[in-house]
Amino acid sequence: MSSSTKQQLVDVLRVKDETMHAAREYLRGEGFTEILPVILSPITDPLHHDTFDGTVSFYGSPYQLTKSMILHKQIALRTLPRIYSVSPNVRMEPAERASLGRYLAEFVQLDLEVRDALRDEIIAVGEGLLVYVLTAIVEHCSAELARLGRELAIPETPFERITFQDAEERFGKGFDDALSESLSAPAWVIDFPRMVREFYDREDPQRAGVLLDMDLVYPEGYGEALSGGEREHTLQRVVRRLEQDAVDKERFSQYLGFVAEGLPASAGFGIGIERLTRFVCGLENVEQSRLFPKVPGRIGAI
Ligand code: ASN
Repeated sequence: MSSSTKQQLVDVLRVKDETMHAAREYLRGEGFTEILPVILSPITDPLHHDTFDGTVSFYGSPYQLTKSMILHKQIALRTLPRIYSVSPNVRMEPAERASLGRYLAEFVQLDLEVRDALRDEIIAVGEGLLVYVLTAIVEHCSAELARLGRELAIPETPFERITFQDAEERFGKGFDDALSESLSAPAWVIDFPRMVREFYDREDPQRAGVLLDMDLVYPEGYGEALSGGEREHTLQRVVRRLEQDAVDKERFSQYLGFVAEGLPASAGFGIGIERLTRFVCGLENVEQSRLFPKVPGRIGAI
């Protein structure tokens, strides 16, 4: 490794350390409790896009490596009202996604959930968290940012909001990159159509087919930062959504047991730490944001 590449890695890892420190400080101040991540479970996020399952034999029973902690977050809210986890996720994306520069097959998301929250409250948490983290980095990592050649602007709140429909009209289908390149500050995409998202994002009771969810998109072409939304939590609605998505209900029988007993209403999101580090440091691709990166399809990394 050349000395400039090594210096870049040192700077990136310092910035990421500051990111995690500031994020935890912010969330503690907002009344959140950190829970430890779940790595193995018979149930995990089914995800709407194609990934290969990471299945392992747990004493002879098929368990999944966590794709996101969404289902466990909902169940955890029966115990605590505001939670987050620094959650390792394994999503074996198709190998051709590697060239996009923003996918890792193993990554970490800071995944949070709030009991009885509505989307607006959770959007405010997302904005507060990002502004707090960026401010801390500008304050504590100025030498690292200077060496990385990165000038960071602290975005003004509230961030712009664009509906999925508007984004598609302005930038075409699969608008993520074009939208991100057009932005000079982070912006929310809200109101995704039911068909493009997972069963747990809540459908607006007033507008059939429209979800009360959101993505945050970074500016300058860095793409998606986080996704989340309000959640379905009643048995009748959860079962209907599983059926509409043709998800095998048997696979989720343990989850459905908790839903039948009663899950609280909630909203939350997960923000990818490597993508955040890539954006903050202005890196070419997400692979440069961590040690031991697992790039989709590339075998050999430890
Ligand atoms: N963590 C996301 C959420 O809370 C879900 C995901 O990563 N697919 O909505």
